[in-house]
Amino acid sequence: MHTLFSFPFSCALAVELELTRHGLPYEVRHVTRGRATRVDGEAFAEVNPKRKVPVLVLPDGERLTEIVGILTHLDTVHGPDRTAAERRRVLEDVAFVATELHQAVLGPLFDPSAPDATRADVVERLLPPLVDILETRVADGWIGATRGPADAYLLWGLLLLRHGAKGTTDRPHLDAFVARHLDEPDVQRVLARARRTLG
Ligand SMILES: N[C@@H](CCC(=O)N[C@@H](CS)C(=O)NCC(=O)O)C(=O)O
Repeated sequence: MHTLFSFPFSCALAVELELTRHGLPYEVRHVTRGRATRVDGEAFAEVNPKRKVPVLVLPDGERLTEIVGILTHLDTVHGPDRTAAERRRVLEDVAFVATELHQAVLGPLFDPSAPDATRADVVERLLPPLVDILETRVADGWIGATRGPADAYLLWGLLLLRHGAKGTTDRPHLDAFVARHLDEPDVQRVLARARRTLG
C-alpha cells in the first residue's frame, strides 16, 4: 500500500491520478495547509522537513518527496515500457511543467500572502508565453498523446488556472486536452474524492 500526503486540489492530485491509473492501492493522509502544517495532529515537519506536499511513502516504507522524482518513479516502475529516449522526454516534460508552470506561475498565484502586483505580473508577463509553448507542445503530440506523468501534472495546472486566472488558457489544443482528460473515469474519481474532502 502506498501512502500519499496531500491537501485537496494541491499538485499532489497529479500523483493520486497516476496511482489510480496504475491501479495501485493507496491511502491519502490529509495535511492542513499553512505555516503550521499538520497531519492528523502530528507535526508534518516530522514527515517532510520541507513542509510541502506531495510526500509518497512506498510500500516498503521509503519516503519520497519532490514531485518530479515521485512522478518519474511511478512511471518507471509501473508505467508502460519506454525507450531511453522516451524516458528523457518524459523527464523533460515533467520538469518543464513543474518549474515553469507550477512553481513559477501557480505558486505565487495561489499564495495568499503574495502581493497583488506579484500575481498581476505572473498573469500578464509570465503566463502568456508559457501558454503559447504549452499549446504548441500539446498540438505537437507528446504531452497529451502519450498518457503519462506530464499529462497528469499539466492537467492539474490547467484546471487550477481555469479557476485562478480565468480565460488565460483558452486555446484549442489545451481545451481539447482538458476535455479529453475530464472524460476519463480515473480523473473523475480523483476529482470527486478531492471535492468530498473539501466538503
Ligand atoms: N519542491 C516541491 C514543491 C511542492 C509544493 O509547492 N507543494 C505545495 C502544494 S502544490 C505545498 O505543499 N505548499 C504548502 C502550503 O501551501 O502550505 C515539489 O516539487 O514537490
